[in-house]
This record gives sequence, C-alpha cells and structure tokens, in this order.
Amino acid sequence: MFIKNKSLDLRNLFKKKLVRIVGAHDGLSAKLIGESGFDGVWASGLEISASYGLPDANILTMSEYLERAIEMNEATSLPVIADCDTGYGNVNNVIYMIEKYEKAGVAAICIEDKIFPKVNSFIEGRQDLADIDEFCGKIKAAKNTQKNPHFMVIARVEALIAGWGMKEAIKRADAYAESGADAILIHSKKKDKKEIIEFCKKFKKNIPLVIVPTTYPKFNEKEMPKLGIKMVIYANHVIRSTIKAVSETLNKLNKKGELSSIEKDIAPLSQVFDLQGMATLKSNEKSYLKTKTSNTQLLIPAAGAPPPKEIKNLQKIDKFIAKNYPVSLLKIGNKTILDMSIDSAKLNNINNFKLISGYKSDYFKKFNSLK
Ligand code: SPV
Ligand code: MG
Repeated sequence: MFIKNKSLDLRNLFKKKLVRIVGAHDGLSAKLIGESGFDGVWASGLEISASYGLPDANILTMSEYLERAIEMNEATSLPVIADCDTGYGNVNNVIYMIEKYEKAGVAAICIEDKIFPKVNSFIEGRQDLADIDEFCGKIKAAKNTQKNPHFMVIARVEALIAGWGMKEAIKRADAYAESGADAILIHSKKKDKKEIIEFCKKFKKNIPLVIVPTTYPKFNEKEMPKLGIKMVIYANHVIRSTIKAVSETLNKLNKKGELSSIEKDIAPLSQVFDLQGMATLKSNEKSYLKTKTSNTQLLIPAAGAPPPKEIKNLQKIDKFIAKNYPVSLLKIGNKTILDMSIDSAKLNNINNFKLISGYKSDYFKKFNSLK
C-alpha cells in the first residue's frame, strides 16, 4: 500500500525560502487551507480547544488532540505539524506521543518548554517554564523514538513569553538545538517584531527558526528569510475568521428573520458539497454500486389509443384529454398513468426506461429522456 511520506514532503519544503503554515482545528479547516495555496497545516492547540469551547490549557487529552490531527491529516494532502504543547506529561508521555503521532502520518510535532498543564502563551499570569535539562531529555527521547528519519521535532522556546529575557531564550534555543531538535520555534507576545528580530540576530546555531507572529502582525514575509526564519505559522486566524463570520451571520438572521438577508454572505451549498467530495462519491457509485435492479431496463408499453369505456366513465378525467390522448397520458389526480409507473419503478431503484409508444407518439415528446 502506498503511504505518503509527509515528513519528507515537509523536509523538501524547507528548500523554499519560507515555509508558510496556517493553523486549523478540524478536517474542513485543514481542507480549506489545502485549497488556498499555503504549504502546510498547524494542528493548533488553541484552535482545537476553542472549537470545543474550552480553554487552551490542556483540558483536552492527548487522544482528543490526536484525533483532530488525524482528521486534518486525512482531509488534506499537505503536511500537518501538530502542536503538542508540553508533550502531555514527562518524557514517557513524550515517547508514547511520538509513537502515536508518527504512526498517524503527522509530518512533525512541536513541543514547548513549559510545565504541564500549560496555559496559552497570551494569557496573563502563570507561564511556568520547564527545567532546561528536563526539556532537553524530552527532545532526545522524541528523536530516538521516531522511526521515519524525516519526521521533525520542533522545540519551542517560551522564555520571552515567561519574561525570562533574551539571554535565557538564546541559552535554551542553543541547548535544544544541541539536543537534536530539527527547528526552534521562538515565541514572543510583544506588539512589534523588534524582540523576535533581536533574537534572530543573536541566535547563531545553524538550525531553522520558526515564528508565530500573532501579536506582531506588521511583519512581512519578505523580511523573514534574511533573519534565518524558515517557517511562519499563522496559528489562529482560521478560527478567528470563523468566529467573526458566524457571529455576524447569526446576528443578521436574528434581526431580519429571513434567510434571504444572509444568503449572499454565506457559502453556497454547492461549495459545501464540493468540499465534502460528493463528485467522487457519485462517480464511485456509478462504477461500483451494483444493486439487484441497477442494470434492469423497464419497458413501458404506452401505445394504447383512447379511451376504453371504463376510463371514459371514470370521474375526475378531463373529457377532452380522455378522447384525444394516449391512455398512458391520462391523469388520475395530479399524475399521468405513465408517471405513476415511472415513480413506482424509481422506488425500486430502476432508472433505465424504454417507452413503447404507438398512438400519437409525438405526445410523448416531453418524455425525451426515456428514448
Ligand atoms: C497554538 O496555536 O495553539 C499555539 C500558538 O500554540 S499560540 O496560541 O500563539 O501560543
Ligand atoms: Mg498551542
């Protein structure tokens, strides 16, 4: 069986100037990223927990994050980088985690040097950093556990987030690079890019840098490569645009009380069906879904001339039609006798009809499809 090596795909992307990654929370959001021209998907802890309506603070378990990462990975051909927070515990949790994520076909994981349970980096208050040596142990264990040589382990430095300063950030990044990390994610919550630029200039190891410019959005991709930045992650912008769009649509509908007021603001159903892969489903049915009756052709004898006495005497039959139309085009209630035959055949999954006409066969023109 062919299994795509997305870790290798991601490694190859590093040949580009800058790898552009976008955060997602489920299969659909990952698929939309796949169709938008970006390089990969970040299975964001913030987005996933927000999509559950829960804080980004390790309330969800590893299995729940993994399930979403798998969903995303299967929904797109792009590589998925999983945000694995602190590794869900100590080094033994990290080993188990690597086995699971690698087996699932996730291209890379990222672990951060905080203490479990972490809290999102932009939340004021406790941002407890892990001991450097303990975190280096997690990186080494992760690298020794992976089986695919291309699988990537990204080490995330939270020293600037926790307020420990630039020196500590560089010290940690150096130690993590020496422990075998494949890239360093340096995180900052400053409102401008100066702190990150300073870090990039002071960091001397030859290992790719990754940034998440959420709080310093005035940072153009063109500036990044010359600073050693190899990957940029737009981590939470999908869920934020979702929240805004959904709230605005619901408010409008609530106010107007009529669906037409929001129709132009929302995706057409046809786009939903496209994203779901309905076209493939239909073509699979055509190729493979054989039922007992799917090859059956129904011959409908409809050559009869009007009108047997019995029909003439029936009530509710239009006298002109009864005199001039083929019998099968007589209406009983709202339906012709022919329509009734067709409908009951369709109920039995017979969709291939042949009409045998005779008397006034041109009246059957409207049944062109039955030729
Ligand atoms: C995430 O997207 O979950 C991240 C990035 O870890 S951040 O929210 O910026 O910490
Ligand atoms: Mg996170």
